[in-house]
Amino acid sequence: MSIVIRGGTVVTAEQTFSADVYCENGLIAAIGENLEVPAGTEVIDATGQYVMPGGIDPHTHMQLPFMGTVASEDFYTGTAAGLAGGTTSIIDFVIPAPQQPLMDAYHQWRDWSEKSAGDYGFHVAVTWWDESVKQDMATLVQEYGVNSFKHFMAYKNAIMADDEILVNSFARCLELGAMPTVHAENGELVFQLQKDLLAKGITGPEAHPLSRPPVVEGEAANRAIQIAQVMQVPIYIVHVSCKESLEAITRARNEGQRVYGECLAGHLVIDDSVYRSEDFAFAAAHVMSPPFRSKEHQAALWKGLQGGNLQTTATDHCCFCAPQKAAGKDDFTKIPNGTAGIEDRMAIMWDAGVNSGKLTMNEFVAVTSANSAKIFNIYPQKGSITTGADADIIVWDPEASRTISAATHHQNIDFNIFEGRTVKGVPTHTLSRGNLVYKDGDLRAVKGAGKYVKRQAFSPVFEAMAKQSAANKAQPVNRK
Ligand code: URQ
Ligand code: ZN
Ligand code: ZN
Repeated sequence: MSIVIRGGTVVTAEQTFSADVYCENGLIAAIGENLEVPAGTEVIDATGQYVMPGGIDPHTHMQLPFMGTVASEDFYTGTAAGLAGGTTSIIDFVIPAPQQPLMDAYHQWRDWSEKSAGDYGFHVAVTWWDESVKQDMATLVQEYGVNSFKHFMAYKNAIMADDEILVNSFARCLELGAMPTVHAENGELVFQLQKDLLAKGITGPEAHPLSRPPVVEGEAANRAIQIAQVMQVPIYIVHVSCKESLEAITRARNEGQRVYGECLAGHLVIDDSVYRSEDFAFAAAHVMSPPFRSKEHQAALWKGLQGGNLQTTATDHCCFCAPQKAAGKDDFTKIPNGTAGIEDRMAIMWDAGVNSGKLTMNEFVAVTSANSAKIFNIYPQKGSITTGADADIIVWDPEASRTISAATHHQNIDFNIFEGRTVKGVPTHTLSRGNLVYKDGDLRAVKGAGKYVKRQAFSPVFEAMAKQSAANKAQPVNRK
């Protein structure tokens, strides 16, 4: 199966240039002007369009069992919807229940993800701690290509990691060459504020943002960053939603600490007025954590992306339909947290980012694909247009428009947080490892065609740091 993409302008995180791109056996085989290709090669005419690396969404939750239900989007429908929107790889999450062996949970999620239509990997959550967790982390890194571990600082009495778990797990991440990541909200404060609001009789979805104000996120982000600093380990903060977290990240980065920040397409363009809707279903459909924030925070997040203090964009694609959200009809704390976005992230980021002048096309590629590949160590296999890389490619028409709607999206959810938004700039073709899986509205996703992407540990950097850290600790104190 060979395909040549002719006449387009290649846009990567680093460069913009005219070239044909020839793909063979799932890889990019040649890049250049007027390429000679074998007879029978399928031709895609990319005249007037951009040829870019397929999007990487580093934060999704397909078919997640959560808050008494299961996310409605599964690994097939969710990755297929991603392909329709120009996202060709995801990094999802294995989330063990407390006391559940990490390896058991890992295999459970691997079974579920076999049906993926696009490529996928996993962050593994550390939701409890003992020696077996420490060992399973090593097994996951050394044998299963996991190089990142997630810590939920929220969700008390469920999957919340306290400081003891953070410290133990961060130390283990350094030893293994793995990246610790955090959902940064102070779960104790959320729990207290939820109780206070319910005690006052405020039970509707309007209470959700009131129970998780920006300071609750900023405190946790700062605490996680400081713990990482003491533990001498890099850290990745997921779904940064407010300026308080961004300030903590920026402060640390300005001090040379290795901190990375992710923001969600939704948090960049949707504000907290959604929670003040009289319509329960509408407001509840937007219940996710951290919540959508006021416009000042969106402006800060854009500056974070522009200034390089936020490196990646994601969706936190975690779908619950209206009947599921209705579980919280009389108690907002029972509304399953999560919203969708995998199909729309790329177009939202292009329309709100590039068309507005906030981001260059190269920065668009960086924050939707290349940076995630670099941070999670799958670059240039993913996130690049280079010979030998996976042929995960999108052909992008900057002049075409689309109006986003649940009525037409491929996502398996009855709501779209970007409903009615018309975006200019859409993918016309998506290639997943050289297979044409989307063409001009025709989605040709194949169940099970997606591959598990192993991500190697960051041994060179981390080993040296771990040795130095151990040497520092072992330094005897010469008492006179
Ligand atoms: O917290 C997360 O990232 C998961 C449980 C999805 N839900 C959400 O509200 N973000
Ligand atoms: Zn989260
Ligand atoms: Zn999440």
